Amino acid sequence: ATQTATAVDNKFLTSPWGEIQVGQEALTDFVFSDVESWADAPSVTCGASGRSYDYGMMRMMIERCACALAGPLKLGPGERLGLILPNIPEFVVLIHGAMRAGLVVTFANPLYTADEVTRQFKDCNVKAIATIELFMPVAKEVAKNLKDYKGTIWVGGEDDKGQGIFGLKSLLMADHQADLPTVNPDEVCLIPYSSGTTGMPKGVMLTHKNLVSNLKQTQCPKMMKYEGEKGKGDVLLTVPPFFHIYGFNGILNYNLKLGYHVVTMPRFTPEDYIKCLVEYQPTTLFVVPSLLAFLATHPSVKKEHLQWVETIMVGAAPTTDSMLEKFLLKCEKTKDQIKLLQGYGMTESSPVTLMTPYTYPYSKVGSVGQLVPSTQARVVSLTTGEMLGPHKSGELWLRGPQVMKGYWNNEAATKETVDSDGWLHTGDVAYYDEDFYFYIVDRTKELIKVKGNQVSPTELENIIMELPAVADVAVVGVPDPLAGEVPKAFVVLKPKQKLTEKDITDLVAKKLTRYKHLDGGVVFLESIPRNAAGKIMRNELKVLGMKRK
Ligand code: 4UW
Repeated sequence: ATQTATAVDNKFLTSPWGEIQVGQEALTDFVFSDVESWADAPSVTCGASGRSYDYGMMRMMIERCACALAGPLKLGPGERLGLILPNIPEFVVLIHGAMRAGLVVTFANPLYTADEVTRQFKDCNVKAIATIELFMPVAKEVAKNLKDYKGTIWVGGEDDKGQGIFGLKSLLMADHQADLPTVNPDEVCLIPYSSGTTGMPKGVMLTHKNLVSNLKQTQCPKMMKYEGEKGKGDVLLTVPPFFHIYGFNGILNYNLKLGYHVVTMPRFTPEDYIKCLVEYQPTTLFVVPSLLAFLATHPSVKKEHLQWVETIMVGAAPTTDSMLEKFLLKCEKTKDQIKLLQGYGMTESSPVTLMTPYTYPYSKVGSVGQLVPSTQARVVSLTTGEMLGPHKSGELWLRGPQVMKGYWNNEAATKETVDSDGWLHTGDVAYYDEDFYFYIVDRTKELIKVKGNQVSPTELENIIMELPAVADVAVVGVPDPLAGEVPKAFVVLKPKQKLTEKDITDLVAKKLTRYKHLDGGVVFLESIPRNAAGKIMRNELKVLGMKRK
C-alpha cells in the first residue's frame, strides 16, 4: 500500500484508505441492489443437503416473507423477531424479510439452553420466534416467558395454526400482500448480544446506517480487489455462524452484495467440511482461528482439498503467524498464490474496523491490518491516558459510522463504552507500526473467546454463586491449543462447606451451552484477589490458572 495514514495533531489516526459515503440505504435494499445482474446465479447453498436458491428466488422469498410477517403474524415496524437458526439458506429469507418489513432482529445460538435464549429474548422484547423442528422444544419453552407473543415460524415444518405455529413454506406460498414501510437508515434493525468490556451480555443496537456503512468500508475498491470484479463467480465456504455479527455482516451480507455463491453448513463436522471443499471447490474460505488450525493440522485435510482456494479470511480471535505458515505448508502454496487476509472487529462496530488490504507485504502477516475507510483510531496509554506513537501498546479506541447506537436499555454501559466524542473503547490492547498496521496483543476486558465465541465471565460467576456453599467466585480465560481460550473458575467456599469440582462443572454444564463449560477446570482458593475497589484482579488469576491446571 502506498497510502499513508495521518496522525491528526497527534490526537488520533485516520484511515490510509480515505472516506466512504456513509450508508443511507436500508440494509436489505443495499445488499440486493445489483441482484438483477446475477438473478440466475446461486446465492446460498446448504452444504449438507444441497438445498440452494438463486439470487432472483432469494429476493422474491425475502419480499414474500416480509409481507407474511406484516400480514398473518401482525408484526409491526420496530417489533422484534428472534431467530433460533443454524446456518441454512432460510436464515437469509427470515432475517432480510424481517428487516424489509421494518422489524428488529435478534439472533441466538441454536445450541443455547432455553435459559440462555429466554434471558436474551425477554431482555429485548421478542414478539415472534423463527426456528427449525430440532429447536422447537426450546422455542416453546422460551415463548412461554414472552409477553404479547404473536407466533412461531417453523422453518421446514407444517402449519399448525391452532397453536400459533406458522410453516414458513406455506407463508411464502400464500403470497400475502402488505404495505411495507420505508426504512429510515438511522433505525435499529439488529440487536446481537455482546458482553462488551464487563458484565452480562447486552443488546447491541445496530442501525441500517451502521451495517451498510461497514459493507461500504470493507468493499472499498482501493483496499480490496473488487473494482470491476463483482459477480465474478467466487464460491466461498463458510462455517462461522450467521447468528454472530462476523458471520452475518462480515461474511453473508458482504458476499451477497458481491453476487458470490455462499456455501454453508448447519453443523460443522470434519467429514462434511471436506466433502464441501471437494464438491463446491471454493475459491475463498472465511474462518476463525480454530478452523484455520483444523485445516492446517488435521491429518484428514489434504492439499488436494484446498487446491481451489485463493483467499482465506481469518478473524474473531488471535491467530499466530506460525499457524498461517502451517496452513501454507499444508496447501503447498506460496504467499503469492494464496492471500491470507485478517480482520479485526467487534459486535459493537458492525463488526469490521481493521483489515489487511487485499495486497499487502508478507512481512505484515500476523497483523490485523489497517483502518478501514472513514475509521479513526487512538492507542491510549493504560497508565497516562495519552495517545501513543508507533510500537507502543495501549488500549485501542475506534470511531466511525459503523459504531453502534448504544446498548439496548443500558445507558450506563453505553456511556462506559462509547465516550461523548464517539470513541468506542474496545478493551483490547494493541499497537501500530510505522506503516499503520495494527497488532492486537492483549485484552483488558473480561471477555473470554472460545473458538471465536464470546463467553462472559459474569454469566458463569452468577450461576456458580447460586450454590449455597460458595462464598466468592471468579472466572477467567486460560490458553488452550485448540479453542484459543477456555473458562476456568476460582472458587472460595464458605466455612465448613464442601463441594467438588464436578458439582460446579455439572451445574454450569446444565445451564449453559457447550462452549461456555468450564473446560479449564476449577481451583479452590482461600480468597479471590481483588483491588481496593473490590474489582477482581483477573490477570493475577490468569497467571495462577496457567500454573495450576
Ligand atoms: N485478533 C485478535 C483478531 C480479532 C480479535 C476479534 O464477538 P465479538 O464482539 O466480535 C468479533 C468480530 C470478528 C470479526 C470482525 C471483523 C472481521 O473482519 C473478522 O474477521 C475477518 C472478524 O469476534 O468479539 C470482539 C473481540 O474479539 C477479539 C477482540 O478481543 C475483540 O474485542 N477479536 N478479532 N483478528 N482478537
